[in-house]
Amino acid sequence: MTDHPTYETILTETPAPGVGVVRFNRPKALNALNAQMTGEAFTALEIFDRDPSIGCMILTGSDRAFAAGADIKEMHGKTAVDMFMGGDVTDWSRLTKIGKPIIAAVSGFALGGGCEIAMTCDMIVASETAAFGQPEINLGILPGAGGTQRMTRAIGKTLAMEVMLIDRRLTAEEALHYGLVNRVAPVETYFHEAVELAKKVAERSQVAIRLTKEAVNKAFETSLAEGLTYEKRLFYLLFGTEDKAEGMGAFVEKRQPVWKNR
Ligand code: DAK
Repeated sequence: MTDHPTYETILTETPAPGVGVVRFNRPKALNALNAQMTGEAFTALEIFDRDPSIGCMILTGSDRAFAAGADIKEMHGKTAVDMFMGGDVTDWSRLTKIGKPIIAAVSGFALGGGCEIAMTCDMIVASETAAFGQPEINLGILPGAGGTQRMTRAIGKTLAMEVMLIDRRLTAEEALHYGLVNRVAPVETYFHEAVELAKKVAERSQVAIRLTKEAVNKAFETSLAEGLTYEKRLFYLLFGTEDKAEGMGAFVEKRQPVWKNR
């Protein structure tokens, strides 16, 4: 059982075995991402990440808004030096250090930092009402939490330019078509779909799952040759695990594997 501190701006739950949910909960501000809420969300994800009973996390918001971006009212008074010197407002790199897979369950607005957080997750399940956008240009800034890089890699340069230069929002169907999201479901069922997907991740060998996430992410950081070398090293490493012996043994013996996550 995961032991969380008391949170004020997020909710946590474990709706199914192995699945930990972190929900943004500032409904009046359409889940605008202030320092407190991102800090609490990252802390909750880190706690789930350390919990051996959790195999996959879901990051979500409300049906109306996953998150309408970073909190503009909070950023309004910040200087370049404030942002450069970091602190809670800028420390979003914590999300990239989570080892277990995270699924973003997105409905309604996923704008600015909201879209960037969803794209930093490993998979995205969207509701039919989801709208993905990077409207920072309207504020005289640009996407500063990975949007120019992750969106461009996901949907290609020309459409990414349109999204960022003129605030072109992508519907859920467009996001699916261009490969930004894994699947789209009605607003009534998208969260359930995300839980079902998370259960499939959580019931597998967590050692192999974790290293697979690491290897896929490496593809964004390195050349093909270096990535292939990295992949091979993780592949050989898995041949030293009890789960590899169990997985292959179970196949040969025609039974279901029982993972030890070792
Ligand atoms: N920040 C603060 N409050 C927000 C907000 C936001 N991003 N979005 C909505 N709200 C608040 C509104 O101010 C309003 O509050 P009250 O005025 O009632 O107190 C309430 O939510 C409801 O919003 P609306 O009345 O505007 O509702 P509508 O349905 O009419 O419009 C909307 C919904 C989502 C289209 C609209 O609210 C909107 O355009 N919101 C702003 C969207 C936006 O521009 N997002 C990008 C923000 S910039 C970084 C990390 C992150 C970032 C950068 C760097 N580092 C780690 C370096 C990210 C930057 C951004 O995301």
